[in-house]
Amino acid sequence: MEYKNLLFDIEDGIATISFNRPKALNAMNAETMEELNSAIRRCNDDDAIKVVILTGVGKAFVAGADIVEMQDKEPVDALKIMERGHETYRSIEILPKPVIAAVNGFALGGGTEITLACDIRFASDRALFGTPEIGLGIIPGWGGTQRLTRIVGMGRAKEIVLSGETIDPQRAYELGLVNRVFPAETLMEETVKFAKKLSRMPAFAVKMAKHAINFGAELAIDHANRLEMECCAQCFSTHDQKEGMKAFVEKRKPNYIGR
Ligand code: DAK
Repeated sequence: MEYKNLLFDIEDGIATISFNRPKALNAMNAETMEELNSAIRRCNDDDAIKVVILTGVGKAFVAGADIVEMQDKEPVDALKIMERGHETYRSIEILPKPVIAAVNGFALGGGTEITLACDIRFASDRALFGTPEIGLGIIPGWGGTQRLTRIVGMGRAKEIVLSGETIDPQRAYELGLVNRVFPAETLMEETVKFAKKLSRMPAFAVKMAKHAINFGAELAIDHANRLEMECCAQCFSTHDQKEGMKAFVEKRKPNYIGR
């Protein structure tokens, strides 16, 4: 698929997807959603891609759903938009590879919701988060009420969603909404450095770790622990587990092949 509103770059096993509609602050319209959906599928299918970074061109990450496009929708069409958004964001969340949000600027509404579907959130000191939907007469429609609650807790999620207040990077860090904050000038450099570290990890173990965390989080503890055991046991079927442990015993660096 040709992308009109995204940049897609692959280097050293790291795919960087950049939202690229800077005149509209990368607002998420239906076309961009289709492109994002396709780009995530491409990341899933290409074994050469080990880690994915999402970021934005210009002063925004994504300034929310496209309000111009959304304003006159009837419920039936609004539901379709929500379903496609949920499908796409969920595909980010369960992609069997790490996804890092490098939040360079405004990440409001649907923009914050994308970051919530990512595994790790790094923010520039110019980033701004929040769910301003309430002030538009709606509520978050792409997982915001659910993922935000799971990440920051119910009390804080209610404070954020009901007030629509924006959240600066320091506050986002205190809330556990972002993992790390960097000066704007070094955000991408630091994100790529971290992505490279993850890209060198044994891919199957990375996949199993993400799977156990994602799918265990909603289970009762005995089921969750069982899931973890089974995921860990499966790692013993890989070359990389044998190689990793052999390398440790032989006091050398492991040579992983991703299988
Ligand atoms: N949609 C469309 N255009 C947007 C936009 C958005 N979300 N955000 C910015 N723009 C456009 C502006 O209209 C302006 O366009 P022109 O006037 O130049 O044509 C251009 O981007 C530059 O914006 P500003 O001139 O406003 O730039 P400033 O630096 O002064 O202000 C800002 C930046 C981010 C504070 C401001 O643009 C702003 O407040 N933007 C809206 C932020 C927002 O409310 N985001 C949440 C959107 S609601 C659902 C599915 C999903 C959702 C809900 C339901 N269903 C299907 C039911 C999710 C909803 C949302 O995300």
